[in-house]
Amino acid sequence: MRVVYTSRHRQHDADTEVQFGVPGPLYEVPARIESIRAALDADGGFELVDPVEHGVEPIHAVHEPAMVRFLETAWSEWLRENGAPEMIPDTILHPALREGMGSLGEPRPVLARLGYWTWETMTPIVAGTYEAARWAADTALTTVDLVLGGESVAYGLCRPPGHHAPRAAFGGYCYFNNAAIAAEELTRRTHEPVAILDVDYHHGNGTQQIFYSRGDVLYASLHGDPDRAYPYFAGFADETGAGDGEGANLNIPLPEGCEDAAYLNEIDRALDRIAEHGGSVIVVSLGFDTYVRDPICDLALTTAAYHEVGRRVAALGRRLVILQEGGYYVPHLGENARQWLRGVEERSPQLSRSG
Ligand code: OKP
Ligand code: ZN
Repeated sequence: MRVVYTSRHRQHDADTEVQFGVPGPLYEVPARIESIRAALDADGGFELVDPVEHGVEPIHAVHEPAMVRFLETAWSEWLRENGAPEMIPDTILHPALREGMGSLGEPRPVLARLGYWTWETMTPIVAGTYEAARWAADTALTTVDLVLGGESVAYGLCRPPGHHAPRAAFGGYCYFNNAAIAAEELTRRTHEPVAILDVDYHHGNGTQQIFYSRGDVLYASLHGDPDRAYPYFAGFADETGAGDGEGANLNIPLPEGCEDAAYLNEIDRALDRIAEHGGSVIVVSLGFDTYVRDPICDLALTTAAYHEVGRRVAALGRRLVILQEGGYYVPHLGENARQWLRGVEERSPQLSRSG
């Protein structure tokens, strides 16, 4: 299997996120992707390829250009007006602040613009963030190129991740929505419907928002119930799409502690829905924060389950554009990814340790 990877993801390397009101170490670290790369190297069955630049146009096809421009210029403006080591907002534009007063255009001070384009405090901007986020989108687009070029499956080691970024905002460790950019590119180039399967622990609120009123792009997600889990404000089972998109959004919220057997039953529900949707390519938002040892999540999947999920997804017989999202237990991240991909290829699990 070809794996799209660039070391340029390391340029996005912040120290601090504010969680529960407390500054602490960031979980979304460069070592995550390096752990996966090392495990795939050791396996011997994977070939790394560099991403190719695709320009900003496929990003503008999904995201508000003014937000893209903000991310491009934010750090240099921050250095001129401020000087703190990372950009984390003080104020965030809550819709109720201007209720009944009309909408507000983008403000002028860089700190105000930051609170205009993000909704939370866990997604800092540092010097290399924009560069890395652009390369993550290029990684997704290059993965699409490989699959449209004839590969039945390809895997993009996107970092930073993407599925929390809606059309006109960023947050949740995400700046550009890599999976949405890939899915949009696929619909444009194939003129076919596309399905997105999101198996990250967190609901992909950004991906859901981008395609919520489109019937050609199915979004199906299994995730921690937003009744207790980030991102809290989306991911409910009764969100089924709007307008032309009615019925093309499937949310499967999961209980705390959910184990392999129950999870696999729910995966089958998502795959049944995807099988009913047209198109020959599936985009997978792949996260390993469903793992039993993940430090910020509360499901209980084992490494063995990842092999089985990969196997079942591939058994649909569609081509797969697999893109990396979350997963924060760095010591086992590479092994979990390797098993998922071995499952896709119907290679034996080679389990060396239990989750
Ligand atoms: C990104 B991806 C809740 C902390 C949540 C942000 C999580 C972003 C996850 N206490 N922090 O979906 O893995
Ligand atoms: Zn996640």
